[in-house]
Amino acid sequence: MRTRSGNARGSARRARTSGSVAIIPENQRERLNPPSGAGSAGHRTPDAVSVKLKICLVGDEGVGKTSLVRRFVLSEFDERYLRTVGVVVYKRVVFLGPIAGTTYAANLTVWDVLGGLGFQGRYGDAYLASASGVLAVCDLTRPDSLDDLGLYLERTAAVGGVPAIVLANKIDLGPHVRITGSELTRFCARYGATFLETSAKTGQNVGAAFSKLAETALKVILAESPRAIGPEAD
Ligand SMILES: Nc1nc2c(ncn2[C@@H]2O[C@H](COP(=O)(O)OP(=O)(O)O)[C@@H](O)[C@H]2O)c(=O)[nH]1
Ligand SMILES: [Mg+2]
Repeated sequence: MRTRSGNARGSARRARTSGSVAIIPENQRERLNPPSGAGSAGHRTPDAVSVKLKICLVGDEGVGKTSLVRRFVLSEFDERYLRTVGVVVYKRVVFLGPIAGTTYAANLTVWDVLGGLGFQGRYGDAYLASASGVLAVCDLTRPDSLDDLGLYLERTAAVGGVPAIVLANKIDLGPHVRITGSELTRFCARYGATFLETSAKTGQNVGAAFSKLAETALKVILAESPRAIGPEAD
């Protein structure tokens, strides 16, 4: 199986990424890439083309970024708020396609970064420029957290070629939800983005969100540079 980077825009952009990266500790990696799971680092599927995609989470503190990625990668949820320090990188493989007859094993690295100032001050555009796709997360009980996504989406659009999906999280909080579907539709239309209502608590739409973004990112890369990761590549 061939392996290609999912960021066809090359190493120059990746090299601009900076900041301290706290990789998941060795003793937790087995849980992140279970050998029996749907694809893992050591589990190769001969008829799938392997591709690496970097997914970056953005959004204010407390909206549920860490909870969403932990639900997706570890199938767990914690009611406590454990503030993310620096950057934590999670990994999971998802199978995509077939796209034009080819199945892809997408090796996702999901970057969970401290929200707000941490993003703006320390990572900013380099963080977005290194991404294959962006999940922009807001909290349905906090309208300000949706407004704040405007900045992230503007910056993502300025980078160009990086798809973004808005995740309107905490849909399980029913009566406390203060952002309507039509507000979300209007907001997303401004940035050419789509949205999904998610719950890291119940798992609603969480897998769908990551898969949808990964597939969109892969299609962007295939359209930009099909020979870079296609099955016909060297
Ligand atoms: N009810 C509910 N609570 C959530 C959900 N996602 C996150 N939380 C809670 O919101 C708080 C902040 O979540 P966290 O993932 O740390 O937010 P982050 O700062 O964006 O990474 C924690 O107490 C979580 O348990 C959700 O979908 N539903
Ligand atoms: Mg966090």
